[in-house]
Amino acid sequence: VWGRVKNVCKQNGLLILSVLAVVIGCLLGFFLRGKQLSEQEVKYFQFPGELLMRMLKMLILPLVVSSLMSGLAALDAKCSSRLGIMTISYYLWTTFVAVVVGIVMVSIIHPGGAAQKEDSEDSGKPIMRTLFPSFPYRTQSIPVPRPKPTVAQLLDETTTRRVFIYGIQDDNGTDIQNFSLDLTPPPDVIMRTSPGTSEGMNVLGIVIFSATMGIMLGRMGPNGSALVNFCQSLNEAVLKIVAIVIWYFPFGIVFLVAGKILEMDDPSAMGKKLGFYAITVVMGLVLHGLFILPAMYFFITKKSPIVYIRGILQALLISLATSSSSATLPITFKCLLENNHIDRRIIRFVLPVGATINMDGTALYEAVAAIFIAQVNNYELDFGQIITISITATAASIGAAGIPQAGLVTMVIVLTSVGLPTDDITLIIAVDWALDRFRTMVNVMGDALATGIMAHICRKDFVKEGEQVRVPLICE
Ligand code: DAS
Repeated sequence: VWGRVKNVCKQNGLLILSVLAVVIGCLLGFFLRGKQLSEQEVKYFQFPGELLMRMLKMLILPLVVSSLMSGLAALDAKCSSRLGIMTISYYLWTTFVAVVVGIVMVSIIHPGGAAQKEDSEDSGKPIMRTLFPSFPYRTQSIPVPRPKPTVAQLLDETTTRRVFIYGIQDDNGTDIQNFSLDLTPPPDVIMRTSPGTSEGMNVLGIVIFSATMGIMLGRMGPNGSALVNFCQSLNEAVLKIVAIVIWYFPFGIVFLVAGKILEMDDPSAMGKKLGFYAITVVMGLVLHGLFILPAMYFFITKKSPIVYIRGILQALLISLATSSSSATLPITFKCLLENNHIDRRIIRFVLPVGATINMDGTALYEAVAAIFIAQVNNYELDFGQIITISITATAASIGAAGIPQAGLVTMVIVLTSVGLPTDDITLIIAVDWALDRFRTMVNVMGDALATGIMAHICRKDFVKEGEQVRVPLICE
C-alpha cells in the first residue's frame, strides 16, 4: 500500500499539493477574517497570490501569439479554414446549449420568487417600458428600480459613463419622467487582463490578428518559415517557463484563495434571497460542465471523458483559484500536451480561440442572472424576450474576456436587451466572486474537451508530430 501511495504522490504530487493549497487557503481566509486585519495588512497578505496571477498573465500574450501563428501556419489554407469552421461551429453550439440549460434551470427553480422586491407588487407606481419591444408580443413593463449605486461605480470609479435616457410612461402611455440607465461597462474592463489594473490587453483582438497572421504565414511557404520557426521556438520556451512557474502554484494558491476570502462581502449578506440563486447557477454549471459536455465528448470520440478530465485537473484547479480562463491558458495547454497527448497543432489553434470566445459557463450564468433579475422584479418575460436573452447571453459570453468577473460586466448587454434595470446587477455582486470561479472552470472544461474532440475528428489527417510526411486533412 505504501508503495502505491508513494507512486500516486509522485505522479500527482503537484495536483495533490494544489488541492491542499485551496483547502488551506479557505481555512486561512476564514480564520483571518475574524482578525480584522487593516487594509495594508490585507494588501501585503494578498501579494503572493497577486504574484501568481501576474506570472500567469505574463505568459498569455506570447503563448496565444506563438500558438496561433505556428499552429495555423502548419495547416494547409483549405484545411485550416475547415478546422476553423468546425471549431467555431462547435463552440457556438455548446454555448447555446449552456444558455438553454441555464434558462431551463432558472425557470424550474424560480429563485427570484424568494428574493422578490417588497415594492414590486403592482402599486400603481410609474412603470418602465422595455427598451426594445419584444418580438410579435405585447411589450410589458416593470416597476422603476430604487436608486442604487450603478454597476460601473461599483466596479470602477474611473469609468466614463455612457447613460441612455429614455422615457417612462404609465400604462396609458403618458410620459412620467426621463430615466437614465448606465449601459456601458467600463470601456476597458472587457479588454483588461483584470479589473482594477490599468494595463489593457485586448485578447480577442490578439487572437484575430495572430490567427490571420498564421494563415498568411502558411500561404507564404518557405518565405514564412523564419517567423514560423521563431513562433514554434517561442511556444516551446513559454511551456518551459510554465513548467517552472507551476511549482509556485501551491504556495501562490494559498494566498490567492485566502486573500479573496478576506476581501469578500459578508457571506450572510447572501441570505435566502441569493442562496437559491447561487444553487441554481451551480446546478446549471454542474449539469452542463460535468454531464452534457463530457457526454458530447464521449459520443463523438467514443473515449472515456473521465480519463480525459483527469488529465486537465491541474488546469481546472488553477481556473478555480484564479477565476481567469486566460490566466489558466498556459496550464491548460501543458495538461493537454503532456497528460492527454493531444496533437500540438490542434491545441495551438483550438485552445487559444476557445479561451477567448468559448465561455459556456459565462453564457449560462448570464442567462440565469438576467431571468433571476426579471423574477425579482416580478416581471414576466415572454417568449420573444427569452429568445433575446439566449442570443445576447451567447454574444456577451463571446465578448467577455477571460478575466475575473468579466461575465458580471458583459451582463449589462443581456439586461439592456430586454429592458431590465442594469442597476439590479448589484443584487448578485455579493456572490459573484464565488460563482465566477465555477463558471471559469466550466469555461476551461469546455475549451479542453473541444480540443480533444477536434483532435479526434482530424486524427486521420495529422501524422504523428515530428514525422516529415504531411498527410492532407480530411478536406482534400
Ligand atoms: N472569469 C471569466 C473567465 O475567466 C468568466 C466570467 O467572468 O464569467 O472565464
